[in-house]
Amino acid sequence: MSLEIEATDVIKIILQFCKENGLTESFNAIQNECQVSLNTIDSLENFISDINSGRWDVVLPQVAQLKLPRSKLEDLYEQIVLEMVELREVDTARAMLRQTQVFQRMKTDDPERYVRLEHLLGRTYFDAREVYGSSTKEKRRAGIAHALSQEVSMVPPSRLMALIGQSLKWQQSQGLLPPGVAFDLFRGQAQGLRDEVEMFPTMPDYEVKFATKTHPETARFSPNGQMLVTGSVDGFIEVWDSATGKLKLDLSYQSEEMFMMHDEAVLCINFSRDNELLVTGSQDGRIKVWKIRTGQCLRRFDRAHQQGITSVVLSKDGSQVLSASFDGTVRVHGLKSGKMLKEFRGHTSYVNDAIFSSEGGHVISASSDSTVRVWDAKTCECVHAFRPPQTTSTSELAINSVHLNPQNQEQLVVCNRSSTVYIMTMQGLVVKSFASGKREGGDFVACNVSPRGDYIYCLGEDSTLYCFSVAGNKLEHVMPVHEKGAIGLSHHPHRNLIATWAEEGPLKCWKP
Ligand SMILES: *[C@@H]1O[C@H](CO)[C@@H](O)[C@H](O)[C@H]1NC(C)=O
Ligand SMILES: *[C@H]1O[C@H](CO)[C@@H](O)[C@H](O)[C@H]1NC(C)=O
Repeated sequence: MSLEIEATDVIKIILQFCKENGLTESFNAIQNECQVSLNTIDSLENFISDINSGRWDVVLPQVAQLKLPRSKLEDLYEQIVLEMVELREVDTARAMLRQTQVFQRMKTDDPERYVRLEHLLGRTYFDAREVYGSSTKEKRRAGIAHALSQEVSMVPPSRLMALIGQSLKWQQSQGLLPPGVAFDLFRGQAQGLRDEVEMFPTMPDYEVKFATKTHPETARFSPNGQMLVTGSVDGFIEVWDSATGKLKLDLSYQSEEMFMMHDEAVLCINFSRDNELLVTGSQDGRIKVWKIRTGQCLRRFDRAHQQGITSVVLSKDGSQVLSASFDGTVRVHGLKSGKMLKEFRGHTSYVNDAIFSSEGGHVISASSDSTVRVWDAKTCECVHAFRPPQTTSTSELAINSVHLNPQNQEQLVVCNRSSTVYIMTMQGLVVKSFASGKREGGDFVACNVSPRGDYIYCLGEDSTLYCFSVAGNKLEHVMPVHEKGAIGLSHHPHRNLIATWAEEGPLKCWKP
């Protein structure tokens, strides 16, 4: 194999990798250190064709990721404003003119050019001659496409680089490459790493603050462990740095105070396995699919359910979304078609959770009707329905959640609204149970299993975190985590870090 590769190409692929995986600190450090900047786009052809056909909603998010000379940016922005004037989208044009940095700078440095645009906005008629001069809209677009295409490059394809990329990606997916850590390409190792033994948390790490009238309804760590995404009661979806709890400002839309959003409370979140996409479900029965890097909504299901959505999960191949709802149904939606593909009917109350079995052949759901149901994913038939054992006389106890047991994927961790959590078979047999021993006022509202399955964590209505050791068969640790109104918890995929949230106060992260 020939090794004739420019050093800058290798650096570019590493930068590309850092960018794709949100390793911002490494990205900046390498970029500064090596004086190589990365202006790559996924497809030059698409980029040019998007500009030529004036698909500015697609072009702008891409441009925001690039380092471009100011003059070229100004030409692009000016063209967009002129076209909006032509379309009589005067409000949007005005907002762009007054709110973007590009025009703010033009206003100070080239006031004549800026004022001309302001002036055109005030017109009640459109005169193409006056606006585009001796040129045409299409010609100007082509000129801009040409100018911008000079500034971007594609990552050079090469087998070696693909291998380097894969190796880094693998390390990262294994959690071996936390942000900001120096990595050694040749030994394939990052420095300063430990393979963490699972350990329950005992003390606070950081907090994520929310405005007074809002709180998170849900939160999830990304599979690579670098992001923490929250969905709030007021519909906002925010991406935080999972190491610090700070809002991720390297996402340009967030730095401009624009956020992914629903009209109503966001109740559930799931990531795609490559950390690129986010699926969210809301109180008003809608599902949205987002591209995290740009904040773009790629797909929406406006009538996914008749009532609030309690759980969304992407299938392993990323082609389907499984959802559960207060409307009592579980459904599967096709990402490509945008249509509902399957419906699982049988629960007689809220469905609080739904997951795929490890091979994807079954769907397992948990409901407030006090049953867990196992469904054939193909035929939608219910193959098992069972309830965890009764330990009190109250009849219908809601089941909060089901998880696959990481130590045996044929088993489920079932948490119902009691102070006991169970490991059960798919047929409903109890394998183990863990009780907090609290008789009243400590029923569990949420449950999570550590990634390797050594611990089961339950959040009680008493806003207390109960940590059960699976091997030790016992309650290992009890820790109050909120004042009141506990809602949920989520475990980091590689680190001993647990996020908890409640109706009041901030989201809190806990460490050993
Ligand atoms: C999506 O949700 C499922 C079920 O809760 C979970 O097992 C899985 O890890 C989540 N996927 C990602 C990539 O976060
Ligand atoms: C869940 O366990 C509790 C234990 O107290 C029991 O009361 C309840 O009936 C069990 N199952 C359900 C879903 O009701």
